[in-house]
Amino acid sequence: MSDCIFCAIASRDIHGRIVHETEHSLAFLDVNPLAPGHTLVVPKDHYARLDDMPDEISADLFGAVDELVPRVEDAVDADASNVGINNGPAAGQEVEHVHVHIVPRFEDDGGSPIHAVAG
Ligand code: IU
Repeated sequence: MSDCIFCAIASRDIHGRIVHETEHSLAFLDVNPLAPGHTLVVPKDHYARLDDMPDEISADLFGAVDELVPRVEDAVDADASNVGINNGPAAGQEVEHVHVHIVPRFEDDGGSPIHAVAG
């Protein structure tokens, strides 16, 4: 999609701090991180919502998330992480291209279970 920022990162038309790539998915650092290491995992092709994605793309995306969660936590020495999706504007989705947030969490960081995903 021509005016989608995450499509532009995926196509390398604009710079993203890319940390991982698979056949159908890309992971990059969030520009406005809720915690050090806050990472977004997106399908390379444009899908606005979770249920728009074909099964093959979903499998690739969630496979990448599964692989990345421990790596992101290790990279910033986190104790845990919030992993979540704002699926639709009423749920807080601001960028209408599917993205999974991986937000590292630390003991006593003061956050609530949902604030980290809501952004
Ligand atoms: P949301 O789930 O749609 O609310 O999250 C969008 C996220 O995309 C949010 O954390 C932004 O900081 C992030 N982001 C980004 O990393 N790079 C961008 O160019 C833009 C938003 I626009």
